Amino acid sequence: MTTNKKIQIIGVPMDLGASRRGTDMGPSAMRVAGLGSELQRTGYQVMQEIDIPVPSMESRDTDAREARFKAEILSVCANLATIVKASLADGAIPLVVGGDHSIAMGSVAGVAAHHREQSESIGLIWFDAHGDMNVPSSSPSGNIHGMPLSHLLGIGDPDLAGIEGFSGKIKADNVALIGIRDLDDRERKIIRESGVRAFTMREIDERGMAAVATEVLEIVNRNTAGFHLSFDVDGCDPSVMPGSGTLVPGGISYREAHLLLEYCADSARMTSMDLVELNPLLDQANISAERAVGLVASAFGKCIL
Ligand SMILES: [Mn+2]
Repeated sequence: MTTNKKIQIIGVPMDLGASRRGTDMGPSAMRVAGLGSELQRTGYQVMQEIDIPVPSMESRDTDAREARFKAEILSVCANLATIVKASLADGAIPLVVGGDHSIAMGSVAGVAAHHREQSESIGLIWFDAHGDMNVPSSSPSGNIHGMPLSHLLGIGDPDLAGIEGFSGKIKADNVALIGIRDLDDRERKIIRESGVRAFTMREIDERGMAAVATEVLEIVNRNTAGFHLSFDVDGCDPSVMPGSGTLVPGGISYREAHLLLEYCADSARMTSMDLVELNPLLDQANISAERAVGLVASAFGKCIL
C-alpha cells in the first residue's frame, strides 16, 4: 500500500493521571519497538517526532483527593491540544503515544477544535477495559485517567471539560465505547445516562467482533468528518498486553483487536489516534509494545496480504 499521507507521532510521557507508576515510559518503549519505521514500511511519511514536556510526580505536590494533579494534567493537555491542531492544519495525522489515558482530553480537544473551525464534528472510538467516565465527585481514586471520556462529553470539572475554550468536544451519539468489563458503581449510572453506545465484552462474545466493528463505525461516522481512535492497551486481554497497570481478565483477543483496527483502516475515516496506558515496568521484555506497534500498523492500513 502506498500513500503520500503524513503521520505526526507525538510522545506524551505522562503518569500523573494514574496510581501505578511507569506509563511515562510508554513513548520510549514504542520507539524501541520500532513504531516509526513500521509506519514508514506501511507507506507513510513519518514526520520528525514531537515530545510534550510533562512534569514528574516527584517535582509536584497534590493534596487533592478528587482530581489529583489537575493543574499539571490540564497544562499538558492544553499544550497537546495545540500541537494536535497544528499537525492537522499541516495535513498530518496525529498519533499520540502516552502516557496515561488522561492525555486523551488534550488530543481529542485538538482534533475537535480543528474540525469545529470548519463547522464539523468528529466521532470517537474508545477502546478500553474501563468506562473512563468518572467525574471528580464519583471517582473512588481521584485518578484523572479514569475520567477523560466524561470530560470530553462536557460532564464533570469545567476546567478539564473546557480545554480549547469549549465544552462538549463530541456528541454522545457519535461515541462508541468498546471492550468494557470493569466499571465503578457510580460510573455505571453516568454511562447509562450519557447516551454513549457501550459495547461490553458480553456483546462482543455474543455478536462477534466483525458485527460489532461494523456498528461501531456506523456510530462514529454518522454525520461526522471522521473519527478519532483512543486505544487503551488494557482493552486487550492481559495475556496479549501484560504491560499495563490496570489489567482486567476476559478482554479482547489479539486477533479481535486487529480486526477492529483493520475495519477502521478500511473505512479511511480515521483522523487521529491515541495509544495509551502502556507500562513498560510491568511488561515482559517489551512484548506489549511490540504487539501495540503491530496494532497501530493495522489501524493505519497494514494488510496481511
Ligand atoms: Mn482508559
